[in-house]
Amino acid sequence: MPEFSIRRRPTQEAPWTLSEFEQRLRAKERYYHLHHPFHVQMNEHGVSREAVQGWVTNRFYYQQCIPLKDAAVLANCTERDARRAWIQRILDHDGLAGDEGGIEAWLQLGAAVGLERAYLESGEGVLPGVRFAVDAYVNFARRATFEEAACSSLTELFAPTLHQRRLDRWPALYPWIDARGYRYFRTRLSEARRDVEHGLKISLAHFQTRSEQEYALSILQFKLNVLWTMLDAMWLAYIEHKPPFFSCPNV
Ligand code: AHQ
Repeated sequence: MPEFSIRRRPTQEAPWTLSEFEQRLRAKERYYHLHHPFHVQMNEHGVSREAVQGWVTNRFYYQQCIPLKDAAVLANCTERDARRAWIQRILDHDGLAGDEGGIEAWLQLGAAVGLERAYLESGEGVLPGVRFAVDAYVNFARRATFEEAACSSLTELFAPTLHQRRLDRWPALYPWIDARGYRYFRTRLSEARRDVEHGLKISLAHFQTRSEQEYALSILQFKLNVLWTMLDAMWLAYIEHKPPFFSCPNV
């Protein structure tokens, strides 16, 4: 069932060529959360230790949910070869014997910024707005077709730039962060590139008519909205110091 913000628009217009369709998917970079003021402040100018800790805490909820999302994607995938490729995403995060994976690497990032494992795993510090946005993504993947969910993961087309920016800028901006915490960002540079190659191939092959191609763009915009909304909640809480209910007199 499509999300309310994702609609098919019937049209008689001719489909875009494959390269035009790909170019329009890539043009969505202009809405990527790399440009969100929270990321700009965090990656260009520096934010407080509490804001870094808040970001790591809230993004951990997103990271924990990615394998759940990808398991839902797999459940909707009828093609064995596609499942064999997609299952790697779960292993990348949950890890294997001998390679503890992305969730463990994120817990190491947590330790590097001064956060206890138990606190991160408790979800205690997750903002309601972040939880709603992440849950909307997981629930979308549960109800979407395999191809729709694959298309929603294409925000990672733009992720390597963001991971590289963190690796380039954080050591000088945050000398207090233990550099061992940066393993996650380094690992995603290659994993994200591999994942989007597969997601793009699925999307370009599946969304054929002009109406379907425009539908694919609206799915990608939904996911961009998820990422942007997460940072809106964090900006209010950690930059404006206006966390949920801050203005309630007896809270
Ligand atoms: O670390 C990230 C990650 O594992 C994923 C999975 C992928 C998906 O399936 O939607 N998206 C994603 C992203 C990760 N990191 C985000 C960041 O800002 O570090 C970016 C995010 C994405 O671009 O969707």
